[in-house]
Amino acid sequence: DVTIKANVPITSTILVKAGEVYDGKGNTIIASGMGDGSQAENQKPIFRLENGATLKNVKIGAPGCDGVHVYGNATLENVEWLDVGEDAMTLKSKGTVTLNNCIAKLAYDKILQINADGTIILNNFRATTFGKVLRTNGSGQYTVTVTINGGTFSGGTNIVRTESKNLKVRYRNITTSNVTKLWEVPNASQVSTY
Ligand code: DGU
Ligand code: CA
Ligand code: CA
Ligand code: CA
Repeated sequence: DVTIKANVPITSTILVKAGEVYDGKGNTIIASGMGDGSQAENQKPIFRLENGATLKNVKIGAPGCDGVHVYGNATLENVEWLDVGEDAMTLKSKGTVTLNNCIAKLAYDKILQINADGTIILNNFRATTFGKVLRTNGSGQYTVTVTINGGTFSGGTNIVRTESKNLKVRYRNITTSNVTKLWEVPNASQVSTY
């Protein structure tokens, strides 16, 4: 591959419109003036994905700000967060989000923030250093199905933490190391292998 990889500076959110594809071609997005990547709320997202959007082949550099906001269905493929900011991805409205071969590093707290009902499919997700890989918002009783098909999770507190009794996790073929408690859920019956 002779493609030259570059840093792409941005000063405002990149909008990926409904049904469109953003192919980052392996480049690294570097935000400025959009947040410092700390735990402060109300930082700007790096990307805003509308319903049916696809985001692929992109690295999100520091500061990670508020990551990727998803409104509805979306596919993220080969997306790498080099240093997750406040969080890496937020489901903002009901939808199915599929993450294929994505990597998230250095998340002080949350990687995937779920603020709506939905279906989250992780195929070969790799996370290193995190609080929670997936967290539903507060005490919200969101109806969520999480499928984790392959992946490695190392150095964190939980893969899933939820207060929702309406969330189900199915998983297979995962490798974990130094994760304190894989599933922090109201009832162990919400978690199964498949
Ligand atoms: O506990 O801070 O963290 O979308 C409440 C949370 C919530 C959101 C959420 C998010 O209000 O800010 O980042
Ligand atoms: Ca937050
Ligand atoms: Ca970080
Ligand atoms: Ca956030």
